[in-house]
Amino acid sequence: TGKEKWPKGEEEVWKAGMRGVDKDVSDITKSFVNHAQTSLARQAYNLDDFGAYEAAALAARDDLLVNWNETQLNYTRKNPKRAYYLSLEFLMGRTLDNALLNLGLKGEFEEGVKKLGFNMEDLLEKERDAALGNGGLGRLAACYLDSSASQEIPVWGYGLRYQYGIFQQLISPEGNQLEAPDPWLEHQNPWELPRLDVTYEVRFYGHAERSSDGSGRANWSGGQEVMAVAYDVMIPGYNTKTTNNLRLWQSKPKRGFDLNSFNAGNYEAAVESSNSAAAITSVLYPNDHTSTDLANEATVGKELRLKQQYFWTAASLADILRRFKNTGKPITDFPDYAAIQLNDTHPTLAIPELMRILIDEEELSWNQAWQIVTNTFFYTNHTVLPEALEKWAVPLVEHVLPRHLQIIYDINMYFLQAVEKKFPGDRDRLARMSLIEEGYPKQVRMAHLACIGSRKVNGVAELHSELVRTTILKDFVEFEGVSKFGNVTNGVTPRRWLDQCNHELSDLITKTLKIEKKVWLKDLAKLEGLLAFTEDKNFREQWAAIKQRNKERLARHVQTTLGLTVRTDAMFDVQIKRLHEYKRQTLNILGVIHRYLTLKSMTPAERSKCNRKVVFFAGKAAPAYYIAKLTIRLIVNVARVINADADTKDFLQLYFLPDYSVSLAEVLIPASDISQHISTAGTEASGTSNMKFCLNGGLLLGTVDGANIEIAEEVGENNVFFFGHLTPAVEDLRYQHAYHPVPIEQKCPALAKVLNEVSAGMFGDGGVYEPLLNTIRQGDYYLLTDDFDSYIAALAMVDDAYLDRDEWIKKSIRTTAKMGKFSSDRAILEYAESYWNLEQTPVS
Ligand code: GPW
Repeated sequence: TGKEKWPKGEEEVWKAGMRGVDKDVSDITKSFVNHAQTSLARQAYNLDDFGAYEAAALAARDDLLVNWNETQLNYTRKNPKRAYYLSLEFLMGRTLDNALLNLGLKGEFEEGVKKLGFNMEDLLEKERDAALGNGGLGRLAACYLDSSASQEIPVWGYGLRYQYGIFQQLISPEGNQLEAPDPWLEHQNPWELPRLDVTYEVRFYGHAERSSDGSGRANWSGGQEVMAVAYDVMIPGYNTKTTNNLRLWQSKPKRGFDLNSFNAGNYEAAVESSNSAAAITSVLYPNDHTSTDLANEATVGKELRLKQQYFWTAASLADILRRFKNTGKPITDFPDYAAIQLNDTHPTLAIPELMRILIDEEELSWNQAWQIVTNTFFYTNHTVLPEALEKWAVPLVEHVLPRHLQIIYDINMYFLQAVEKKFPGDRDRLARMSLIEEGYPKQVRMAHLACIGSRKVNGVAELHSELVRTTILKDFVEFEGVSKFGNVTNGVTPRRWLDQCNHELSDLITKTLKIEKKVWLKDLAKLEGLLAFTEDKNFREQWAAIKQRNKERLARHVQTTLGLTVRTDAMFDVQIKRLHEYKRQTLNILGVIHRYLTLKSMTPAERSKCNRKVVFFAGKAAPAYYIAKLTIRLIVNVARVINADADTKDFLQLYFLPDYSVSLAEVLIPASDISQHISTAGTEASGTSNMKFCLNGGLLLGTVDGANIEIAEEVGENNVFFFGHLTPAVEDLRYQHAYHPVPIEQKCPALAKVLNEVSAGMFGDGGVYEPLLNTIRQGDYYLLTDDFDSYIAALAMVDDAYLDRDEWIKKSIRTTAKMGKFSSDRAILEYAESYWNLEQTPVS
């Protein structure tokens, strides 16, 4: 009505006490000093850089909170349809710089802290990464939150508040990866709001008794009850008041201890129950692309991961439903107010959980409940690799979630009846499509459950989505129709991945386009205007000078963190991502050895004509992934040998940078001339770092895979370096390996020579690497022997292209200019329009 009554007390008194967003430097310094003095109990005399970071963070947090409150109030009043992004991983990185950028207060804070005797860059470095994710999947979730807020779309994230994020990677003197815990919460975290009053009880184990009244309902009781406590993380949009929420759940025991057991003298049992409650959100699982079933973990580990998944989906759904019920709408309207996006299959238990609530608690019929469920959920698939498709052993599900197993069996029964009706007598089809895979033990196929329980399903790049339709979910396309199966090509946020990590380039772009930064950073297609400047010599020189300074910044970073001297008058060649056989870091390192052997065989005069190159690797291996760890060991030991070789070290250097993270990526990506995205065709669903490198004017060397293909479509094939076999050939090549193997010496002599040198001990004890080399000699599942020659040829083309420096810079400019499509703003708007049916809801 516009004339609402002030809810409590005197409006003027309230308003006099309320804080707005800081505007001037003096507001900021006041807030900073105030926090140092009271929140931190420190004074000018004992405030170090870390304390100053904390004071600045608390000042920024107050500004975020003002906007966050307004945004949430606006949503409550307007009650728009909202989307909920359920992800087990949110790889956020650092927050302070991003918060200030989005608030538009970077300059003011910089000036303010300077007046107080600090340097902003040093303070930013004090922040620890929030590393609640493994890799691409978790970082994508973080980019999507940034874009949702920036585009004023009502999206909340839901995840877990792990006590320990992704492990810290150390490299031993032998070159082995060692893992250390990441206790990121050991200092207070200014970016979260504990909501100790927002709690839910989550049940595990116990008994599920079906009612005898024919209603299909059941009573689930007994077992263990665990509390979920909410922690909210503010997600500010860029240049808007909209500040969305990321709600992370922490587990805690329902009671401090079980008084009954305690009185019975069973102290240990009483304490054990509380231990296991806290364990649920204790640690992020470090296995990327691995179904827990194949992770070679103890049963205990698997059970804990299942409990994580249920704990998080149950708490999130309860919270979403409570919010919906507060609006007073009938439950049948739920899908008109909530869209729930499943980030991979990890949150798929939300499907039987919502069925359970609707049937057992809301007392709806099966059909009514299924109607609501299948209009609420949306499922994004992120891989077609068979070993990464989640399956849960039926006996484990039955033990931990007895009611959910009943519901899954019921869903399966109705589903298979419908399939049988459409394809009568096709028993093979029923077996292929069933939610239950036969075997010992039987297993629940989570991708099938996610698919049939969702309104729509999508892959993350065109090729990948097509592979989803034609391979892993082919039968489902035939059964449900192709229109349910779409594509949303991934994107990255240009705020963090251009303006923040490469502000010099961002400033040059602003100056050149003569478009305000706050406009083009939210409408990235505007970058195309740079094409007009490729022929402008002065512009090209500035462009190249920034790349050079970014290389020097990286070199300084390596010098201060590792004490190593990197030469900057060389091409920087970068491969940074999780270690995995399908990503083929092995192909890269074997290519480096090949280059080294070639340089060694040259005369000094021949060598002097070669392109100088520095190769960087970074990435973590899953702690139990033996072959991936061996690849790290090989890289480190090759680096040791070639960096010390006086004949070649001016032409080839190699570094493995330990403990890859979001903040390390922010230094590496802007410094790259060429980056490698060389997965076996058809295996990398999308890739997102490829987009980040290209956005920063790095060229791409890659296979015809994932989003590489769409990048090439945008920038033109003459501006990328492609090599290797194409997806349709892969199956046939694998068949050849199995049934008509050709010795490597014959098939690929250049590669055979490299393998022999490694075996013979050129990089230390050759025997150590045999298991790694054998993956290539026997089976060669990822087709290194098929792609090696064309890889080496592509590297030679990169060298030739780089020697024509002027043409290279033009390619670099053209690449950045054509990256508009890969903004996560575009991606999130596609989800909002074509999937969730959401509208932009600005704070009025
Ligand atoms: F196996 N991705 C990832 F599909 O980072 F679940 N971790 C994972 O466990 C999986 C996928 C999973 C990545 C894809 O490998 C990458 O190609 C994609 O760009 C990214 O997810 C975001 O979609």
